[in-house]
Amino acid sequence: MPFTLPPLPYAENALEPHISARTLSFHYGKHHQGYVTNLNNLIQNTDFEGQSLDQIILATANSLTHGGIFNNAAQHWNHSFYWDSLSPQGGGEPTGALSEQITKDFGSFDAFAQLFKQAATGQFGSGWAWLVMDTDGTLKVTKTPNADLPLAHGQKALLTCDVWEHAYYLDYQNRRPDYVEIFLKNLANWDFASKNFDQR
Ligand code: MN3
Repeated sequence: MPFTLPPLPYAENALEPHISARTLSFHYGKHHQGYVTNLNNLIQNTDFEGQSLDQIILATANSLTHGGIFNNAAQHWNHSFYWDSLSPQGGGEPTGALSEQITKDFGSFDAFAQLFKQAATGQFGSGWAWLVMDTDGTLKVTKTPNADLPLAHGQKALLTCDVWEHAYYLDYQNRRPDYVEIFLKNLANWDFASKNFDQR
């Protein structure tokens, strides 16, 4: 099988009390695994077999005939990126070059955080909130519905928050704003975002 579930970068209970082991167990072991399994089944004996995940995503984005492949490939990409966007030692603010760029493009970290909260809570239904580097090199906060992702728009993802209900419902029920607040305060992995920024 070409695609496999990447190892979680921490134990399933490492994000408690902010995200429970029960949530991570379902989210990683059932939801993410489901996207990987579906993707492998859908690309079997097609031209996509043997292509990289990024190649498959770019080839199927906006496709009328390969929507299922795009959705499962993109969700595999998104979730792999989301696990790294979380850290037991997360939260706070970035430092160094990323911190300077955030101040330059948003005015302040607090202004960025407000935009990120608005994007994450304002995404109607399922989707993702992102910090991205846009095609012109500036940082932007975006939101994408369902499986859609920055890669399909020529943008480089730096950090993401999954706002599908399965990401928070067991712990926060309908209180998505509380989950997003905790994501920024306690979980956001700025070392990972900085690493992505430095690779620009
Ligand atoms: Mn999810």
